[in-house]
Amino acid sequence: MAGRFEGKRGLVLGVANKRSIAWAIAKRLADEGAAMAFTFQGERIEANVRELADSVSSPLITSCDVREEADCTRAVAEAAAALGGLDFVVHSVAFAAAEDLEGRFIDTPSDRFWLALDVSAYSLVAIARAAEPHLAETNGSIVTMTYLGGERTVPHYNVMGVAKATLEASMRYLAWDLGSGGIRVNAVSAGPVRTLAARSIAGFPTMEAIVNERAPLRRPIDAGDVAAASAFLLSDDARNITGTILYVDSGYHTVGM
Ligand code: NAD
Ligand code: 0WE
Repeated sequence: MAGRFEGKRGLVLGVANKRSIAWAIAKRLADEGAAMAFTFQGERIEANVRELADSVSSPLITSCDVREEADCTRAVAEAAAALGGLDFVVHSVAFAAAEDLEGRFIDTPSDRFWLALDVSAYSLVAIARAAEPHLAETNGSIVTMTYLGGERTVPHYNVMGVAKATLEASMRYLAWDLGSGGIRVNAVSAGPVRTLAARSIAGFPTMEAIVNERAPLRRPIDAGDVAAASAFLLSDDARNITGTILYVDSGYHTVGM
C-alpha cells in the first residue's frame, strides 16, 4: 500500500491478541509504512503481543498497566527513545469488571465504578500528558476508541457507558489543550466488533443481528473498517480534524427506530 505513514513512528496501547482492534490498526499502519512500539498489560498476554509486534518489526514491546502513572510515562519515554520520536499514539484500552456488564447500572459499587473510569477514560489523559512533548515536535496525533453506549443507553453496557462519556469529553478537552501545539486528538466510535473481549459478552450476537437489520448499511463492522478510519484520523489527510468522533457503525447511530 502507498506509504502514507512512511517515516512515521507511533505507540500502540491495547493489543491483547490478533482480534484486538488495536492490532487491526497497527497492521494497517504498518502496511502504510509506520514503525510502532507496543504496550501490553499482564504476563498472560506478553508472548502473544511479542509475536504480533515482531511480525511488523517493532523495536519495542513494553509492559504498561494504564492505572499506574509511572508505567504510562515510562512506556511513552521508552517508545520515543526506541523510535527516535513519536508521530502518533493509538489508545485502544478499556476495562470494566465482568459483573458490571450485566444486571443493573444502579448496582455498580464505588470501587468498580472508579476502576472502569480509571482504565477506560483517565488513561487517555495520562498518556496524552506523557506524549505531549514528543507529539509537539511532529504535529502528532492521538486516536482513541469509543462506543455509542457513551451517549445513549445500551442495555448492559452500564458503567462502561459512563466511562465512554468521560472518555469522549476528555478527548475534546485534550484536543483543546494540545491544539495550540499542533497536536490533534480524535475518537472512532465503532459498532460491535467481534473481538475476544466482545465475544465473552452475553447478547453480543443479538446486537450484531440488530445492526444487520436496522443500520442503514445493514451489514456488520469489522476491525479492518475501524483501522481504516483510525489511519485516516492519524494521517495528514485529517490535518484540520480534531476533537471529533468518527462513527464506523454502518450508520446505526443515525437511526431513530
Ligand atoms: P481487546 O480486549 O482486544 O482490547 C482491550 C485492551 O485493553 C486489551 O489489550 C487489554 O489488555 C487492555 N487493557 C485492559 N485493562 C488494562 C490496563 N489496566 N492497562 C493497560 N491495558 C489494559 O478488545 P477490543 O474490542 O479490541 O477493545 C479495544 C477498544 O475498542 C476499547 O476501548 C473498547 O471499548 C473499544 N470498542 C470496542 C468495540 C467492540 O465491539 N469490540 C466497539 C467499540 C469500541
Ligand atoms: O467497549 C466494549 C467492551 C469493553 C470491555 C469488555 C470486557 C469483557 C471482559 C470492557 N471490560 C470488559 N471486561 C471483561 O471482563 N465494547 C464496545 C463491546 C461491548 O461490550 C458490551 C456491549 C458492547 C457493544 C457490553 C454490554 C453491552 C454491549
